[in-house]
This record gives sequence, structure tokens and C-alpha cells, in this order.
Amino acid sequence: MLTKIDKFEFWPILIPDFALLNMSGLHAPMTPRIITKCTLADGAEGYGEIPCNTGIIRVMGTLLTQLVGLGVEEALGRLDWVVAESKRLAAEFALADERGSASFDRGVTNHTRAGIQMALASAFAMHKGLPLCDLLGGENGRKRSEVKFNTYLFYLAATDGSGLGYSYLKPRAPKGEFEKMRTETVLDAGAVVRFAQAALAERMPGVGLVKWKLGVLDPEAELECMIALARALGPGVQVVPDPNAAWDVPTAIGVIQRLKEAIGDQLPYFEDPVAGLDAMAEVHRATGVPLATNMWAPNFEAHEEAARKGAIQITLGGDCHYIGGSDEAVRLSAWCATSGMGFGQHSNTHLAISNAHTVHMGAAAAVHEWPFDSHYWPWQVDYDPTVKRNMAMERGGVCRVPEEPGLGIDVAMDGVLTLHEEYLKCNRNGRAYQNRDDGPPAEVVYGGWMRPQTRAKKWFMAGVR
Ligand code: GKR
Ligand code: MG
Repeated sequence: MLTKIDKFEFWPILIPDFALLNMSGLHAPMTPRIITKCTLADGAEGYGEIPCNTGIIRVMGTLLTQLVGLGVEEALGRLDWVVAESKRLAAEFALADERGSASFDRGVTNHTRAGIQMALASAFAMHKGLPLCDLLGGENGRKRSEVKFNTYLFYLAATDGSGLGYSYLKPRAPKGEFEKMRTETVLDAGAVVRFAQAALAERMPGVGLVKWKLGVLDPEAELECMIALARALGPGVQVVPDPNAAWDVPTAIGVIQRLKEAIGDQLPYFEDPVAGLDAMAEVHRATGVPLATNMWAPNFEAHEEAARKGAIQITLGGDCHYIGGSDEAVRLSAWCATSGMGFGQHSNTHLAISNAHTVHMGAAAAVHEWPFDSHYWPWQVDYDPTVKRNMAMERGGVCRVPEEPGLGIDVAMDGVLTLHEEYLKCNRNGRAYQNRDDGPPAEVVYGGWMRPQTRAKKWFMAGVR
């Protein structure tokens, strides 16, 4: 019975984060994640990494004990039970299990399933001596040998003197303009252009698509930034803006039409301009610009509805964490291949284990026409103690798909435990980064800032009085 699950463990951790702005507020200097680990009786180990909230911790703790002792294949066959139990427990514990409406996903069930599936599948791949993507890809294994990422950039807040503790990220001797600017203010067109140029020159050379998070400044100012960015980068680089549904329909139609007129094909698609599938369909009909989402299609049913309504032309639901696991992301890619919807993947602040699962998912996916989002390469990779042997990013944002069994990276458990200690210490000391919440740091740095729910206009600076 070599394939039995011997141990199934998980650790909430805190990972370093920069002062990124979005319509929900400002990233805190640390973000909670969860690392899961499955150990089989033959010693094979598999890992998962997911967003963290206190709801997931409660549900995960209850479910993992019930999987220990099962065969790994049997456990993989019980993922529907994981979903049903997670929903039941979320209701019993009165947890929000909230999807879609925030700029980030506060779901419990989707993330719990993902954390369990990732650890089980990578342990099983290890046991079989197969790279994970060959297991995920089914009969013919992987579909490709490289997975591509875009460059994912944000406006940055001035945090010096805020007392929030971002200063530990300031390098004493920055290796270039990108590292220097990463801890400075980026809030106008000039800084946006300089920061993106530095990212492409120094960090991700040869990448042909820059995603920029909007929903921060007045939409007119953001339009000016996006036009300046596209003009400065030139026709070889596309620009994808994402205001996380901060705008109403008339604003979105006006901004997108003018952006399209100004930059033409440099705008391949626009992400989540407005809230809800009906509004997305209206914006698409009026502008003709393809729209992408990571907010309004959290499951397969919503994808079908989105396709019927003409609301979404590209899904970013290929995110393993968001759709409930890398197996589900691969299944979504197959649905995209037949339905004609474009397939992409969305990302949140994360470390190497999440990155590795994304690369394997991308290698196994039926289609991979759009480069994936990743917070990792511009932001976290330099501050990641959870990995001893990592994947590398090559020119053009390319990650080569590993040939080794399992994930093809070496996880550093001492680093995981250090970050777990940080989680325990911060929460003991009352800093309480237990759930990601971009509101409180925004309130400290921009006094008078209000949560989007309590103000008429949802972009960030509209809340600064
Ligand atoms: O990290 O601030 C952020 C992003 O806004 C993230 O939370 C979103 O989920 O990256 C995401 C997006 O594309 O909407
Ligand atoms: Mg988005």
C-alpha cells in the first residue's frame, strides 16, 4: 500500500509584499498564504500554495485529517466530497465564502479544493516518477514545453513614514532602476512609463504584454497613463489595463473607445472594466474590444452564461487557485478550446509553489495563446525563502517546463516554517495579517480614504478626501 497518505499538513504563512494600489486599497507589507503538504507512505511529497483566510484555515484543518490513511488515487477521486464538505462547513461556521465582487477572491471552497488537489496531484506525480504536467495532461501528457508570462505592474504608494513597515523591502544597493522604483511612488504617466521600461529592460526582457492595474486614479488620468505607456513601449508591446470593475458602463465605454483610437492593436483586450456579466456584454457591444475577467466567471456555469451573453472573450479562470485546482484549470482550457473563448490565468501575490503549479497547468492546458499573469516575477521572486531550486524566467517571459518528477522545484521547508513563524508572531503581536485586507493600510497612508463600498465612485483616489 505504498500510495497511502501518511501525512497531510498545512501552514499559514506571511509573504513579503510591496505597496501596490488597486481599487480595494493598498497591499499590506505582508500577505497571508497557505502551504499544503501531502506525504505518501513511500516518502513521495507534494505541495500546494493558496491564498489564506481564517475561513480556509478552519475548513482545511477539519478536512485534511479525514484524508490521511486513504490511497492517494482514492483521495483524488474524492475532490467532489471536498467541495461538498467545504461548502457545508463554511455554512456551519458562517463563513463568507465570497467570490467575485472584490478585486481579490475571498472564497473558501475553491481555495480549499485547490490546496488539497495541488498537494495530492504533485505527490502522486512524484510517486509515479512523472512531471506533474504529464499527469495533468491526460493520455498524451503535456501539450508544450514552455509557458509564457506577461509583466504585471501596478501604481505604487508613497509609504515612507507611514510606520507600516514596508521599509524592509528597500534594497540598500538597488541593482537598477526597477529595484529602486519598486519601493517608490508611481502615480503619474511619467513614472508609469519609466517603471514599465525598467521592468522590461532589467527584469523581464522580451516580454510582449504589460498588464497594468487601474481603478486607482481618476479614469481620465488613467487613460492618459495607458496612452503614454503604449506610445513609450512602441508597437511591439501590448498593454492590458485592469480597473477591477471600478467604473460604470458609460465611463468604461468612453475610456475604452478613446484608448482603442489612440493605441489600436496595442490593446489586445481589456480586463474587468465594469461589474457583472450584463454590463460587460454592454461594454463589449459598444466598443468591439475583447474583454477578459477574473471577477465575473468563478465557475463553469458562469463561463457558459458569459459566452451566451457575449460578455467575456477571454477568461482568466485558468488560475488554479481561483477555479479550484490545476485539474479544473486544465478542464476549463479544454472547454475554451471548443467554445472559442480565449484562455488566460489571473494571479495574486504568491511564491514558488504556486508558480510551479501554474507552469505545469499551462503545459497541460489545451490552449495557451495568452501569456499568464504573475505577481511572482516582478515582485516576490527575490524574497522567496520557500524554494531551494526554482524555475527560471527566460527572455520573453518564458518558463521552461520541468522534466523531473513532481513539481520540478525543491521546496525549502525551513523557509516555509520561518514564514509560518512570522504569521504566528504578527498575529500574536496584534498586527493580524490573518486575512488579506487592502483597506487598513490605505486608511493609514491616505488619511480619509474610504472603502469602495461606502463611496459613489469605486476608484481608489475617489475615496481620498
Ligand atoms: O493584487 O491587487 C492585486 C490584484 O488586484 C489582485 O488582487 C487581483 O485579483 O490581480 C488580480 C486581478 O487581475 O484582478
Ligand atoms: Mg483582474
